[in-house]
Formats: sequence, structure tokens, C-alpha cells
Amino acid sequence: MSTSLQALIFDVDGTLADTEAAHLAAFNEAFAQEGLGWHWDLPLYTRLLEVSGGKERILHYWRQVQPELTDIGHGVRDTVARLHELKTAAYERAVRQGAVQLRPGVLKLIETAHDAGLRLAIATTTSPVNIAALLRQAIGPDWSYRFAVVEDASTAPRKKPDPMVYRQTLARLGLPAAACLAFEDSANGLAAARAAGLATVVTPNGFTAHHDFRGALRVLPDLSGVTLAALRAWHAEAVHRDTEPRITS
Ligand code: XBP
Ligand code: MG
Repeated sequence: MSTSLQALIFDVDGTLADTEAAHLAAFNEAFAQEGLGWHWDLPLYTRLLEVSGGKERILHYWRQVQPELTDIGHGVRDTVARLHELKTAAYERAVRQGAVQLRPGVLKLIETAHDAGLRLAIATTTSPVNIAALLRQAIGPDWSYRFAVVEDASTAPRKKPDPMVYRQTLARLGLPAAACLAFEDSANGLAAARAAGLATVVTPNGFTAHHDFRGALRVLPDLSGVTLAALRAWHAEAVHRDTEPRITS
């Protein structure tokens, strides 16, 4: 049974675009606005990225700086939500001012794959506002026509490495994992995609280059020069490997 490649599923942050520096600046802007005295530098943020989700990351950090913070009640949750709201607004402003560009090869692959009839989807931890700000800026106001399915923080509350966002994307595409390829940039993302049964191409970035990418179908510096023919060949290799009867001694 040959399973042809029918869909490409893209992560957003760190994969479609190198967004984390802009996210970091936005977090710090929100902390300053609230007079919190918190400031995340690059090494700290690189470590904090091991926690998927902006709200989850803020709470994780708060617990680190205030270990006695045990009662995560309404007060704490409201403060985290307010900080994340301010951060999201700051991020959206920065993206609209051109702070973030798509990574090399991304736009060409999206356009080529879409024109070739492959279905495209997004499976991300971030919010719909951030996705729209980035893709409206990079592709145009009609960006959403290219994506058959968009799953994000508003639809998949259990964040990567939980496979929820990928499983929901596959369900809405109505396709088996074997008919798709995922694109990711982080160990959490790779783990989520693999747990959903997806062969995954990884393009690390400055924040994730040190992550463990064992189990990835390919690890590439970026998507420039990646053709549909190459993707179909890698996909066939993955399907063959996953359907090859295991020789047990
Ligand atoms: C990566 C994340 C996100 C971003 C910040 O998302 O973990 O939390 O760092 O965005 P992706 P929010 O799955 O696209 O790599 O503050 O909106 O969570
Ligand atoms: Mg990512």
C-alpha cells in the first residue's frame, strides 16, 4: 500500500520564522510596563523555551524567582493572563513594524506546495493573533487561503511536547499521519509531531541548535533549496521504513 504525500504541517515559531527574539523583547516590554523588575536575557530565555507556551513560561519563571509561590489561584492566573496579553500586543506591534521575516525557503515551499495541490496546515503553540500578524505581514491579507487547517493555543490547550495540536490537525485534515510531513524547530515540537506519528523535518535555529533531534527525518539549516521532489523522496523513505516488517531474531 503506497501512501503518497498529501499534506505539509508547519510549526510557526522558529520554523516559519525566527520569532523568538521578538517574543523575548515583547515579554520584557510587558514586564517593564507592569514595573515587575523582571528581565529575561538571551541565555535565560533559551532555557525558558523548554517550556512551551507564553503563559506557561511566565508562570514557570515566577515560580523560579518566588519558590514560595504555591497557591496558583485566580490572582496569579489573572496576573499571568494580563502579562501575556500585554506581551502579545507588543509582539503584534513589532511584527507589524517588520521585526520578523519568514526563514529562507519557507515562502517558496508554501507557494510551490500549494500550487502543486498539497494541503497545508499549521500546528503551533502560539495564539491566532500572532499567527495572523506574522503571515499577514509576510504573505498578505489572503494568507489563510493557503492553509486548510490552523491549530493553535486557542484550540489545543495541551502544549507541545503533548501531541494534541498535531492529532487535532490530522483529524481536521482527515488524513493519516503517514500521508503527511511535519516541519519543526525544537525538541518539544519534534516530540509532539513524532508522538502523533508524523515524519518530521527539523530546521533548528539559534535558540534550539543545542536540542536533541534524534528521530527527525531530516535536520536541515533551513528550507532553502528543499524541493517537492526531495520531500516526496524523504516521505517515501519514511513510509517504507515505518511499514518495513521488523526482522526480530
Ligand atoms: C513556540 C512557543 C510559543 C512562543 C510564544 O510555539 O512555545 O509559546 O514561544 O508564543 P511553536 P505565545 O509551537 O509555534 O514553536 O506567547 O503566544 O505562547
Ligand atoms: Mg517552534
